[in-house]
Amino acid sequence: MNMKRRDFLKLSATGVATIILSSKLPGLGVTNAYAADQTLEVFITDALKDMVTHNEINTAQCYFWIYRMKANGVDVPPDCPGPTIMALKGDTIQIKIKNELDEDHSFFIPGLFDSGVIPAGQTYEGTLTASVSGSHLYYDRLNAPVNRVMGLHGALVVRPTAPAPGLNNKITPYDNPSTHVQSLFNEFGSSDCWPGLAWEQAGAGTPPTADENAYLTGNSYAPPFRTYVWLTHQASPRLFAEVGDYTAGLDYPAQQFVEKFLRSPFSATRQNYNPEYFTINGQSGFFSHFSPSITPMGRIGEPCVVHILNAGLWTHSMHLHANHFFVTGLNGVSNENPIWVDVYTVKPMDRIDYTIPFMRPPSIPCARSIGMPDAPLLTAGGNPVYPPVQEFDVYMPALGTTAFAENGVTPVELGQRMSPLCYPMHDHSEPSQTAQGGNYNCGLISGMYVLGDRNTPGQMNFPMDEDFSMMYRNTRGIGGVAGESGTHPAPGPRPEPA
Ligand SMILES: [Cu+2]
Repeated sequence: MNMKRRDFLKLSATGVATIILSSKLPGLGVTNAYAADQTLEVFITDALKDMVTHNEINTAQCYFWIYRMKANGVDVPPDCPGPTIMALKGDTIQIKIKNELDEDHSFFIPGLFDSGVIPAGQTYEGTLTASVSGSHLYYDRLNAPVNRVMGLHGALVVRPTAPAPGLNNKITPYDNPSTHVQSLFNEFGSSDCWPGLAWEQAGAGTPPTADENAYLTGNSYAPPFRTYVWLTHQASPRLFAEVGDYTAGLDYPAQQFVEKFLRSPFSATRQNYNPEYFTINGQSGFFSHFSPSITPMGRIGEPCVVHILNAGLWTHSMHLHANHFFVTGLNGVSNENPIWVDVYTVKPMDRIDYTIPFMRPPSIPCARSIGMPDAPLLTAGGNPVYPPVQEFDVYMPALGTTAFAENGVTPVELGQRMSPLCYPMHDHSEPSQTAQGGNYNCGLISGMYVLGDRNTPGQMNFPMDEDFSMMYRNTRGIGGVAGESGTHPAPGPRPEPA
């Protein structure tokens, strides 16, 4: 059908763009963002995308149907999924949606918006009001699930403008937070468990002062309402091309699509229809792990919220290493019992919120860290009770501690660097860890980076490698062009221990 219209997607290294509906929305800590406080135009079209590596020698491509957008008349870089839309509750925008493909399509947000059927070549005009807080999936509901899984989907995140009623309540991501979710967010920033910042609270020094070395100081740079979106999807190049080539004006049979996508028989030559690419926000492998808009980065004491949405047909099971997370939102409802877990299942069409406390991972040897005494507790035998002796045998001394100098040899540095520390997030649904069924670690992964401890002065002084530096600056919008790490100066010398 539309193959002649398809175009190559030009991808940004920072990933899916963000459209901010409200001029009132304060700094989100995102670059690659576009304001749409006047108009939002949506084009339903198609595209070819380089998968996994985004480079010229890579021939792994996939055909998609996509929502391309214009915000206040400005082209937003197209991708599959569509741009992430951020709004404050009550925001309203005029939206114009043109169907450039040659069968019926739609734009649908359960409970918020329904364009109805938009015939080929037609344009729909209406009003989108962000009336319900939380995460939402926007998608094409026609010929379900074909049009959605072909790529016509994206995320909308709506944030409350005020806390729920109640004395000293802090703001949460929800209109009607459960008692326990409310008390969790109330605890952030004000308890022995989580000293640091409340979720809604920015660090002193934020908004940006373009301080290239802001990460070296205890009061720098933490945007308020630290929020991430993980929109998961699975792509089958062979099946999606077949849908693209299907008779113009006719819908590809939905049941046949699901059968081929989920239950193609094994093929030794891999000529079947199973998904070959597993993505977060359209990225995978290295590119999702090193995307500042996907991998949460922060210091101990800077809790963040991750909205997970599954637009595909595959069940995922997201597992985070650095911290257990609280499951605070379940499909639009604030969780009555925000359990603290390290893995949680995300089924097709699920909208699950992980709230990551950004506490110091308990496996990290540390002095003076959260929940730890200033000096190690000792057993009767004189060994520290923490870290466990079977793992470390010795208490980890502070940076700058040396040994063996008395023997006339070069002193050995015994100190353990606390930060930055890089942890993985991966999907426990094992096939999703591959690309094209074989390239392990090129699949649905991200991470969580700990950049220091805002509660422990002296723990901020660490050398920042170029990859951390690039992500830090992109996350906070400091200097340079988003994604162009080469424009940043090399990391500075290692500062003296405090
Ligand atoms: Cu693991």
